[in-house]
Amino acid sequence: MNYQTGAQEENQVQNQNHPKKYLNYINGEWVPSVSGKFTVNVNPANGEVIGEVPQSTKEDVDLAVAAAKAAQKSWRLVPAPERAEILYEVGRLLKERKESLSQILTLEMGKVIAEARGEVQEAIDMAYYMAGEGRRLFGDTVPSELRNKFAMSVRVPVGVAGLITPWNFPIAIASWKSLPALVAGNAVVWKPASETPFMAAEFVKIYEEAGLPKGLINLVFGSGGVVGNAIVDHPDVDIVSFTGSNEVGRQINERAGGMLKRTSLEMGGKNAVTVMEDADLDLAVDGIIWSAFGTAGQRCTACSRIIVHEAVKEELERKLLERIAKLKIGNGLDESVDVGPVINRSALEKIDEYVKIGVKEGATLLCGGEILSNGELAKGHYYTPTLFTDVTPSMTIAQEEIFGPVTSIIPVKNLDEAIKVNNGVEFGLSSSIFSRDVNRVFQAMRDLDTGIVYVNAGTTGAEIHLPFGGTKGTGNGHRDSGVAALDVFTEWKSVYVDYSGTLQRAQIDNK
Ligand code: UN1
Repeated sequence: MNYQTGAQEENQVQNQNHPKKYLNYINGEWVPSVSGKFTVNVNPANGEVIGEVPQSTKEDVDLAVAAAKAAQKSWRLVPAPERAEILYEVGRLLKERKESLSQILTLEMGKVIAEARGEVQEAIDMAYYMAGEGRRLFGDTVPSELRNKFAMSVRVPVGVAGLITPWNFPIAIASWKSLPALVAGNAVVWKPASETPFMAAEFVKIYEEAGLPKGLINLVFGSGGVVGNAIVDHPDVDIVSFTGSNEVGRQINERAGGMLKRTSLEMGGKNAVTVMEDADLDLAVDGIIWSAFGTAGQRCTACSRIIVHEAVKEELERKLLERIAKLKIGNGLDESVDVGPVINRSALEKIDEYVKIGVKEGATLLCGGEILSNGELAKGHYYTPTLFTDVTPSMTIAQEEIFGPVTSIIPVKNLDEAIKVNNGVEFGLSSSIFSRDVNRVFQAMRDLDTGIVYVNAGTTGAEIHLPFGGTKGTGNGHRDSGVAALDVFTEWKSVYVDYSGTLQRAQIDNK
């Protein structure tokens, strides 16, 4: 394969190209699953087998949790700035290997190489940011209401964190969860998506090389039904952080809820870009193309609705069609490609099914709507960038998450209607407004009900030092990344120190 990398890294990448056997990582050792069984991961761009992934069992999870629990006992006593030293090293190693990690990411997940580099950068940023938290992890010192008494709140680790992560951002999302968990003094048991084991193994290798003591990160490959459930159900897993589908998130919440276990759930989106009649239309087109068709639409934050003021609808349609026609589809390792494959055959079929439903429900298909089945591309899973118009807010394609390169234009008459349409879905992750009117922009910032709002930019592109997550069906009130991630991975402990030498009764003796 002809990768465009430096000579030194080219060797590394070519070696990685041979089918390989991934192993679990438990208590600092690379070990096979007790099942001895494997599945394969394949390159979505051409169907080639990349490697074999262990199909782990509950027993593997039990071993991983036991190792994590034991290791956490001493890790919690390591000063946080010292824990952070390891995170700085993780950041450095990620940076050093940025190009080879990006190549692996594209190889097994399919996103175009420029985006893969962006994703690895997100993990680098997160490593340095969370390393900095090792010298903060702020609590409060506040005055006590009584004399000669001191009051403060401190963050303490939760214990063992079970992480269940998706294939669409295999290293960024894993970094959003594992780095804050570790800097805050927790141990980790991680089940990555079976589609992206290569990335997971490389990330764990970096933790290992950075000097993370054994047992603090444990990697268990396998299915959600077996490994995921075993993590969620394990009494010694204290918190579960999950990113994935709404359906699975609900199941996790139900299972964990019965045990009063904390869950942080990051699920779907049905994100919209609103384009007002005073918008810079060319800028809006840039934002829409990038956020609807980047990552082949496989982002939780992807723009899958375009809410447009009727006065500029036709012009926007025309400009979008011109741009879509220029998008190059193909293997993401080719630097000139704009849209890569989707993850697998069943994703391709699901996307196509949604498009058929759209047509059946009366939406107008302006372009796309095809599975590419000619020539080289037929070996991969490619869907043509698809644009619908005259979509009404209640249509299936305007309500359900498609997770592919499909977006729908919904015309509206004014801003109030746009906000109503934006908010009229089950999800609440990201939204965007293009307008040059400051009054409208501020109204939208207030009234769009999503966890992330963009002004004059598309719906994607969250930065790691701000909270990431959403309202309604998107989550359960927690956030990934930013300082908010620490709220997921720590408990608050309020400490009162009475140095008066007498019994002082709060709320009584001082009143
Ligand atoms: C996701 O799709 O789950 O804001 C994560 C963005 C990226 C992260 C997306 N920084 O689109």
